[in-house]
Amino acid sequence: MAEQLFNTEQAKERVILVALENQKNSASFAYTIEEFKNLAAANNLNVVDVLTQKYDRPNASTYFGKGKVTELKELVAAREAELVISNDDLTATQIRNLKKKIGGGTRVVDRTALILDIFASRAKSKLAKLQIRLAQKQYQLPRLHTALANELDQQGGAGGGSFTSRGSGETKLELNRRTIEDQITQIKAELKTLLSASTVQRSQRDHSGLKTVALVGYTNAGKSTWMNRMIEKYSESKEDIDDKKVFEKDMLFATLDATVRAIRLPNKRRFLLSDTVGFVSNLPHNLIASFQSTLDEAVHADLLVQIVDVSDPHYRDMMATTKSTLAAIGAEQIPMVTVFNKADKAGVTYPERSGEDLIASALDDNSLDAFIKLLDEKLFADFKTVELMIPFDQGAVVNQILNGNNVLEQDFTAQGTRLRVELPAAQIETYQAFVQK
Ligand SMILES: Nc1nc2c(ncn2[C@@H]2O[C@H](COP(=O)(O)OP(=O)(O)OP(=O)(O)O)[C@@H](O)[C@H]2O)c(=O)[nH]1
Ligand SMILES: [Mg+2]
Repeated sequence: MAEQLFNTEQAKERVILVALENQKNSASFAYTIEEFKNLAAANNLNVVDVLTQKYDRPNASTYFGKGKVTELKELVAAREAELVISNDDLTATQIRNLKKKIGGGTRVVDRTALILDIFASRAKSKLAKLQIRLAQKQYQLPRLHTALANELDQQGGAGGGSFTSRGSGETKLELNRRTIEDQITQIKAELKTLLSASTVQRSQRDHSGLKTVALVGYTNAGKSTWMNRMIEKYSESKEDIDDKKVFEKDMLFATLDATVRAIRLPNKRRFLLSDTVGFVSNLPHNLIASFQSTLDEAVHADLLVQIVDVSDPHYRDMMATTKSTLAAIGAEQIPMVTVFNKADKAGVTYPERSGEDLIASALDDNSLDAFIKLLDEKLFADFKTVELMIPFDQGAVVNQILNGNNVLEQDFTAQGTRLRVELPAAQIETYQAFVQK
């Protein structure tokens, strides 16, 4: 095959990961390292070694303590590493000092830069590209006088490059605080213009009365796959199903946009389903802030469906990550059910309900049936079927009800429009005057 003519392994940059084990991450340190390795792999890096130290707080000038820095220098030479990435954020001082101590032109970056880089290489839509550029600039600002800041800046407007793809050929911009602050202001203005359109869309939806369900969870858990299964089978509009589907792939951060689709269940009940960006532990604050509009789909949902890859040995840590990320974006109060996904790979029985949760596989039809049953129960628990008689001079009320509710029957009688409709308890109160006993 053509791809095998080149050994891409050789072209990958050789990287050493460094991390501190402290009281906070000690219990799940194996997961921390595993996740760190996965992030590096997602950025097409070749992890040649991992060096750790038990240390509660990073050394202010060199991250590791003195002896460990010497050890790192020797390891870099022995492994011919071109890049060192730290698990914690580094200050400009730490980057500069570490580079000097390691020597040999080895570059030093941190985990946040790594994540920003992955996002930059995955971003496809204009919104995602702008959001990631904003996060990059904000990250760059306090680290102005490091080589990294210059490298990041060379990515320019496209947002497609990365600190690992050297020599992009673009001219280096003169970097100063003012330049970056101006760039941030400009990106924010562009974002505002772009978002005003989508915010209008959301407020229209908010008034449509339809419930919204958001798929959330750790990256690569299978959210987009569930989204596509639902679209294939229950999309409200049956046209151009393939265009409605979202990108699903076995890689971290395949999804960087929010997608919302109208779903219609076999019992005619309708709701909106959204798919959005996946989580990873300690998502950089800048990134969360920049992606707020994308994450808002989850923040404004009536129900969250947490998708968990139960076949991953670290799935409990991943659930904890989802929990803390939801708290960080302000979505921790929203009712949530959990789908323990990829059960087909985990050697457990499925589909199986366990209270409000579901053990399932997105690849299995019976699981899809159990999935919609769960959503149906959770979303429409307080719904009742009522019969309303609305006089002809109250056309606005009829339109209000037709918009977004599940109307089972509609006919016109001498007294007015008769509707048999499913309504939530609160709305039945509103239309009490029209309810037929
Ligand atoms: N075996 C198995 N594979 C699954 C299942 N669900 C999803 N996958 C696979 O898992 C990989 C990731 O799926 P996605 O749906 O892209 O995951 P995601 O949660 O949207 O990931 P991000 O968008 O990156 O956060 C894909 O290769 C899917 O085919 C499942 O139930 N069983
Ligand atoms: Mg996805």
